[in-house]
Amino acid sequence: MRILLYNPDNGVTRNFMPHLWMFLLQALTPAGHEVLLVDGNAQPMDEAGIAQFVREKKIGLVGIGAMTRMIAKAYRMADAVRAEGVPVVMGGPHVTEMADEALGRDGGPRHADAVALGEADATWPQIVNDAVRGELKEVYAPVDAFGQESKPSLKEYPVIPWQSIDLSQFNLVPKAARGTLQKIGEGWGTFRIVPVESGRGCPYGCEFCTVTGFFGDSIRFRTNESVVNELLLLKARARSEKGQMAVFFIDDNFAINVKRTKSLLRDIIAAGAQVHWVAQISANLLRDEELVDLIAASGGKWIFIGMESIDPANLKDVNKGFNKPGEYAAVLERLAARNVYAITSFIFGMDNDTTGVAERTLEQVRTWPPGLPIFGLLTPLPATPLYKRLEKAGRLTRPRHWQEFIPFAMAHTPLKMTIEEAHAEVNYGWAQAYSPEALAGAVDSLSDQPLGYRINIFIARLCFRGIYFPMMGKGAWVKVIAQNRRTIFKLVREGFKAGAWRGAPARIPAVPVPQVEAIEAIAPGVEMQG
Ligand code: B12
Ligand code: SF4
Repeated sequence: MRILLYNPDNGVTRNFMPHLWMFLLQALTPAGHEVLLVDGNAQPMDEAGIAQFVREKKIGLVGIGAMTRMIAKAYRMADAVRAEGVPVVMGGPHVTEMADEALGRDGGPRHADAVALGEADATWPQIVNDAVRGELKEVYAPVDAFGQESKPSLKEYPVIPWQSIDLSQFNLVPKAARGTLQKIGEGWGTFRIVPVESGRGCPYGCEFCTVTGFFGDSIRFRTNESVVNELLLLKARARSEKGQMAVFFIDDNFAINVKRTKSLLRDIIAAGAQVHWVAQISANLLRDEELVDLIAASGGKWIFIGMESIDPANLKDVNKGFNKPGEYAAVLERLAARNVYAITSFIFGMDNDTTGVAERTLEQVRTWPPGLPIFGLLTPLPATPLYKRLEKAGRLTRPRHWQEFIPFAMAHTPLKMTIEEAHAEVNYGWAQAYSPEALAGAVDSLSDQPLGYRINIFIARLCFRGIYFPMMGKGAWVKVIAQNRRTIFKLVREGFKAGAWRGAPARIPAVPVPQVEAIEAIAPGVEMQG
């Protein structure tokens, strides 16, 4: 049978990184089937397009995965596939919580023939076999021999054959530049950011987050060896195509068990498996100097930190009191001292937020080493404790907000400001943090660093700007480049200066780093994903 795995586009950004679930299910598919992958962010498709694809390629089963914000598109695509007489199975965090919606058992239209609940590592082979026999069940739940919910241990993790997977849709280097760039240094003909997981699960249960409910509160890790081998495969692939490969460790908190993370990073270094990587790590765990040393030595470049708010009352409200705003600056300085920078994520529209929250947050951000601030709105995702609380209190203004998804729009009223005021705060945050002046400031703040770092922060900011201000067409890029022409000319001029590209001096922390308490005494915590 030929199977299509499809992930809908998010409608805002392009193919920054493919989705891991597709590669994982592809690797877990029983032998004898061909699996094609289409990521809508890299290969845009509409309903007619997917129907034609399914017809022409003689697809026998379509698997669709989606987060809540893409679910409306996912349902439309599923409807188009089913109209062709091809069965659809859906999985991922949204349909796990809203299976009746996908199956049309809540009074609405049916979109899927079958739904895979939770982690599908074990159920996927069974789904494929049932589909071949034309005996798909409506619901597949991962259960053990006693009928209890079970989670894959990750100790036996499948080998994703990175050396041979067709990754052509996931090359971030523009086509026109590939030939020339292939010849530069080790080669830049391809640049891919690839998702790799080293563990799953999070015990912290932040009120707005799906992860604890979905993956459970016990953390499961792959073996170091399996992760290291995967990195080596990726490196070999990059070398063979004269390109570059960066990794996004998608664990919800890559350092949730500091001892284990240090041992993994040591093994990566020992095996020469370093690649440039990004990971999500909570601020409290970044107090550990040795961990931060190992992050830098193993190739860590950007750390995503779910700061969420600079107001402890807000953090307590959403069960994320382990975040300590008072230590954010020291943590960022500690990273920057090793030339590691942070993607700092904030949520506005929390219950203690009042107008001016964006400027108050930015006042702090401006004092920190340059990074990539991102701003979102508190969003009640289905089945989260936040959703239940707001529903009970009658505060949901759009209880089925995903059915008509609007980016950066609240679905409930905050307590101390209006919905419109919250939207204005997010707009202010993005507009200020990504203005040409702010970009120039970020570049200038690294003037003691080799040119590569300044170019890096500049390009990263231009790309991150696109999360809020869509940059889907060439026109949008031309406009942004024109607005930032002064910074671009400055960087180009510097490129011709002698020594501009040389050396990477360690930076001295600009503020004293407070004494680190014993790591055991630190309330562990995770971050991210507002
Ligand atoms: C990586 C990641 C991203 C990446 C993008 C996705 C990518 N290219 O990988 C980035 C960083 C860009 C991102 C952004 C956002 N993310 Co995100 N992200 C994740 C993260 C950390 C890992 C995803 C992953 O690969 N997991 C590992 C794989 C193996 O798990 P999985 O995808 O769930 O797949 C398994 C099952 O679900 C199932 N499955 C999945 N799909 C399918 C399909 C079929 C057919 C079948 C049978 C089974 C199946 O089988 C898989 C194997 O068991 C998750 C949290 C998490 N730990 O999953 C959040 C998560 C998915 N993100 C979330 C959110 C909310 C967001 C944002 C909206 C945050 C924000 N406020 O901006 C943005 C939106 C991005 C956008 N514009 O599209 C939520 C989604 C909740 C929900 N109900 O939708 C999650 C769960 C985190 C959370 N805090 O709740 N994200
Ligand atoms: S720490 Fe992160 S992954 Fe864990 S529950 Fe909180 S937001 Fe979710």
